[in-house]
Amino acid sequence: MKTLKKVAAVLAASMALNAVAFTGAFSASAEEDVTVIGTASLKGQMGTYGYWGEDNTGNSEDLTNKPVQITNEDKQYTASWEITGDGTGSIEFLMLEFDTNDDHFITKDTYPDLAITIDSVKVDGNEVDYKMSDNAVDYKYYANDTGTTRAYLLNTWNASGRKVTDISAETAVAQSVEVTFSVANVYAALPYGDLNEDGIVDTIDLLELALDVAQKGAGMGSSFDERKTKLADLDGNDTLDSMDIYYLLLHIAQSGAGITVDPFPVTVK
Ligand SMILES: [Ca+2]
Ligand SMILES: [Ca+2]
Repeated sequence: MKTLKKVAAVLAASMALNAVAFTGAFSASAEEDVTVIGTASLKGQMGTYGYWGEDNTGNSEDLTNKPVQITNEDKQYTASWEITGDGTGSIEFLMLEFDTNDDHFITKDTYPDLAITIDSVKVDGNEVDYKMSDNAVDYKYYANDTGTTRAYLLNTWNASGRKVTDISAETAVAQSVEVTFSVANVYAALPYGDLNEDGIVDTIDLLELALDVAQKGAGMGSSFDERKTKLADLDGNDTLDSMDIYYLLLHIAQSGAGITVDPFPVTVK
């Protein structure tokens, strides 16, 4: 009976908040099929050679960039560029940048567990001394209303507020640079709290959760499938109970009040 009383109290509170809606939920669902999420390209400046992305006016003509298409699989790729002309005795700035063509920017805001590892670097076909440093990747780089992930190999320009010198600035390049890297955990953030997955976390979701918890409290089983249970398990303890109702209610109240809410599942101290 105690649980039911709690549920009743929460329900009463939820009715008072009925006008409150939250539209910040990420509506994309986890993909099972292989889809292309964007591209990864080498960008930077080495001597007179420069490449800054497709159709950029700063691109030099004696350079051919070979970006790779990135999918949502865990996979290894190689991006490269080839140069013609005299070559260069130095590299000023070099990164691997992950771009998308749509609003699902390749960042940790879209893919919370995204992991990029640069495995090896070849110059003119020969592997060079390379060790990826801990701060080499900026998983949330935003500029001009666009978000990307940048894996820096050489960044002495303080981009992203960090310096990276994982390859030597004195690296001479006559023909090509190839970077082999691995991408893992490309799955979208689950729309936690949005139980009916309509893109909004509101009291309808709260009601569904409260009813399910009440049903279980009354000795009946849960009516939620595995995904719904996961979306509702806001403290991540694999059980749906009044704590999850509390967190969902708090979330709705906070977003209604314009307070930034912590992402789910919450960390229970
Ligand atoms: Ca909803
Ligand atoms: Ca729970």
